[in-house]
Amino acid sequence: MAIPAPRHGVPRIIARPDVRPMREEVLRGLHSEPKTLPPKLFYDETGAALFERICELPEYYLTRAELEILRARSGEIAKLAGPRVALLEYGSGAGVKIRLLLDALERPAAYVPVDISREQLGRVARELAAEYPEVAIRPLNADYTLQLAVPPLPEGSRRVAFFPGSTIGNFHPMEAAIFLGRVRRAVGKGGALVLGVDRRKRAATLNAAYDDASGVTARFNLNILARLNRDLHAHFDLHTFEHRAFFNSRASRVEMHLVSRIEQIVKVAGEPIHFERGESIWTESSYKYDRARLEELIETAGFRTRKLWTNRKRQFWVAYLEAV
Ligand code: AVI
Repeated sequence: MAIPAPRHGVPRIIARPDVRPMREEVLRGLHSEPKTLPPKLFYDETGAALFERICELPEYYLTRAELEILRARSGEIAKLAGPRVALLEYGSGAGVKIRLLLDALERPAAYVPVDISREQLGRVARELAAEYPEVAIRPLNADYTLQLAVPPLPEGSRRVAFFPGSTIGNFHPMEAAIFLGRVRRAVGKGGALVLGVDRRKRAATLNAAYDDASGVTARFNLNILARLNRDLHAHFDLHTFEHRAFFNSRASRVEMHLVSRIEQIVKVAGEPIHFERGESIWTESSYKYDRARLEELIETAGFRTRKLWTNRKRQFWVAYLEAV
């Protein structure tokens, strides 16, 4: 059987040149106290592949828990969202979750994947355009943490944002509220947001999820240094750093660090960076929410909770939020 041509043509990527220069951001982080690096740097090609492996690790329950909820609830989500939805996905992942929604929705009008990686975006957009010829695919190459200039969407469509994976946990609470406020403005009045959020739980479970026995998360973390060596002419010796991840219960977040095993000076983009022995670069925070903190975040951002679903083991939430 011939594959029907996408009714809306081959998707053209819309680029927003708002990606801030990496050099300044990295040097600012490495000169601060404590040293930090932005987690978005994890996702070069190697990092994205390692992240996909993380999602399949026995210890990393998040992806399976969220998929369980989406499979069970996609019909309910579709009912709440109604017909002719324009779906805005913040960070286009491997495409499994979005297919669950596109399959359940009644005559979806458009799909706007937003991603900083042009390659990933192009691949996802081409695949989905072939599979869903009736849906207008409008890939947007942009840093989704900034306010989006949403491309023109089919007349009469209702905007529903999708932000899965508990990536919201990678923002500090204040930034999370600002970011969700931007999502609120992007969907407008009458819009909605389907949000995936990891729940606070026992430290042992969280520590294992971010420091797996097979060392994939350690490689994912260390890959950020390999990336700086390649893209910023840095001189990190990866053997002199080790992965550390732990649940900080007071702040309700898992922290990932890269700890220098020795005292050393590393050149990064021509600048010397000094490390004490045992000093760390804080590479990621993954906040875990309880119900009260989540509701506070939702309200501050200008949404109201319509539904909150969890999986059988009560590890994760998928929330259906309506713009107030
Ligand atoms: C993308 N993000 C939600 C993941 C998380 O769980 O915070 C990234 C990750 N870091 C280590 N493992 C997975």
